[in-house]
This record gives sequence, structure tokens and C-alpha cells, in this order.
Amino acid sequence: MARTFTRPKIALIGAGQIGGNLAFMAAQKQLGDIVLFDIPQNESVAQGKALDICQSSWVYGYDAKIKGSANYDDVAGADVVIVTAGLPRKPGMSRDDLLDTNVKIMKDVASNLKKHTPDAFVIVISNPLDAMVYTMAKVSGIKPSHVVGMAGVLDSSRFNHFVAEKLGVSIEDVQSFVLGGHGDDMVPVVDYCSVGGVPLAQLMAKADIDAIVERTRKGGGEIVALLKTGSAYYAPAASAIAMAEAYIHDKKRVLPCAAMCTGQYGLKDLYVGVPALIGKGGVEKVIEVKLSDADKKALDVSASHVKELVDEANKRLAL
Ligand code: TXD
Repeated sequence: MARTFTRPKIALIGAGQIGGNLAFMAAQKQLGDIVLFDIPQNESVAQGKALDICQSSWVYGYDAKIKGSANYDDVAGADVVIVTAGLPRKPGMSRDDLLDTNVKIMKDVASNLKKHTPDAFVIVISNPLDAMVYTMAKVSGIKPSHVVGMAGVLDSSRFNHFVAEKLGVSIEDVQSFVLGGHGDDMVPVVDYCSVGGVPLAQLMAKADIDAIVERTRKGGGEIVALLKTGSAYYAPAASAIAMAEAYIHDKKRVLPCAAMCTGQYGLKDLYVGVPALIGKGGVEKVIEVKLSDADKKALDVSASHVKELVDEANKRLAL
């Protein structure tokens, strides 16, 4: 019996700034066929972006079916779903300020994914991230290994860029990860940051490291203030694509993601940023690392903020 091969199907829920870039990046990497989905009043934008990306295919040499839609029938059966549905921040807003509006949107999306893509690997990007990924898992009922939040890859990538820029080294040789919530109390774990295998603390003064930690924590707000009309989209899209690729190609990557903790780091039944092993089984393992007392305390503070956000989301879901 000849084997039949089909390309993976990737559904992008939200065809805005990040959604459009997700579609273009996924096409260029030939990750699969793509459905760019948005609400009916924005369906033509989704269709226009999909058509524009199709018309780039000859230049880049990618083969993929790319469709814009506002009909969940086109999303049905997707292998990977990446969710950016929701409002972005404007200057002066915190990620938490988005909770009221975005939890309603996430409930709508999650209800549809429960029906149309119950077996998909779902990557949530919408803010406030830690509450949105929790809402997705709770409402969709999709198993926790297949519901994950994108934040740590972005935050670690920001940290790594600042380190590479300060030291004048290749970004390829900087490794680090960020734990905790996607907020101003996130925890870049400096003890585990290395440059070409050399611990960062041997290469950079503490004051400079502290400045990079602070700039990373405020990295999203820095871009919101510069753009004035929304938040970052290139690096968030690239970060989510790395996670999707790890799943589609069973790469067993170890990436910082908002994953369900079931006791790791002393955290139970909470989505929080941790090192996660991602392969064809989704989040196949949450990796626990030894933390200094200071970093453990900082993680506990960040996790308590996540818990507060989740409590607020639950109040709204109960309405
Ligand atoms: O690291 C991270 N996780 C963050 C996440 C990094 C940057 C941005 N972060 C958040 O992603 C941001 O605060 C927003 O909550 C989301 C999406 O940001 P984006 O910049 O892409 O916002 P846009 O351009 O406004 O796009 C959102 C799209 C828009 O086209 C809406 O029409 C659509 O979402 N939308 C919906 N799509 C489907 N279903 C529903 N219900 C819906 N409601 C709005």
C-alpha cells in the first residue's frame, strides 16, 4: 500500500500584525499549508495578505496552499494552530490592561478550536499571555501537552540580542532562557546565560548584566512606545514559528515556553514560563533546573502575579 503524504495544516487565528508575519514566515520555511483566519469584518484583510504571500512564492520557491478566511470550516483539522486574536497594547497600557477584552476573544476562539481542531498543537500568543494560554486550555479542553504559550522564546531572544550587541559577539553563540510570567517580573536566569560556553558573569560587569535584565523585562513596552500604534510583531512571530517547527519536525528542542506545570518548581496546575522540550508529542517534558535562592524567589513572585491574572480571567469566564 503506497503511503500518502500530505503537508501539515497550519491555522493562524488572527491575521493582524503578528498573524501576517506568521503566515509569511511559515510559508518561507515550507512548514505546511496555511489558513490565515480573522473575524468577518477583517476577512478581506486575511484574504489580501494570503494572496500577497502566495504571490511571493515564486521568488522564494515555496509551495504551499495559503488561504484567508473567516470560516472555521477552513480551520478544521489543522495540525498546528497559532492564536494572535486579541488587542495589542497602546502606549501607557500594561499587558494586564488587555485582560477584559482579550479573555472574551480567547473564549470565543477556544470554543471553536474545541470543536474544529481538538487534536492540534495550539500556540497562544495573545496578551496577557499567561492568562490567555490558561483560558485556551480551560475552555478548549485540549490536553495540556498541546496547549502552550509563546513568550519565553521572545524574551530570551531579546536578552540574547542585548548581550550579543553589548559584547560584540555573534548572536549564534549566546544562550539563555527566561522563566516566569510574560510581565515586568519575568526572570532572565543569568546564572545559565553563556557566550560560546563561557558564563556571562565572566564576560560582563554585573551592572551591565543588570541593565540588560531590566531592558529585557521592559522590552515589549520599549517597542510599544516607539511604534505608538501597537506592539512588537517580527520577533514574536519568529519565536512562535520556532515552536511550531519543533513540533512539526519533531525537533525535540528545549525552549522557554508558558507550559502547564504539575509540580515542577513547586508550581501546580499553572501555566508559567519554563524550559520545555517540544517535539511531536507537543510539550513532552517540563525541565526543572536548579535555581539560586534569589532566582527561585523571583520565580515565585512572577508566578504569584500569574496566579492573580488567572484568578481575574476565571472571574470573567464564570460570568
Ligand atoms: O510575547 C507575546 N506573547 C506578545 C503577544 C508579543 C507581542 C504581541 N502580543 C499580543 O499578541 C498582543 O498584545 C495582542 O494581544 C496579540 C496580537 O498582536 P497583533 O500585533 O498581531 O495585534 P493585531 O494586529 O491587532 O491583530 C489581532 C487580530 C486582528 O486582525 C483582529 O481582527 C483579530 O486579531 N481578532 C480575531 N481573530 C479571530 N477571532 C476573534 N474573535 C478575533 N478578535 C480579534
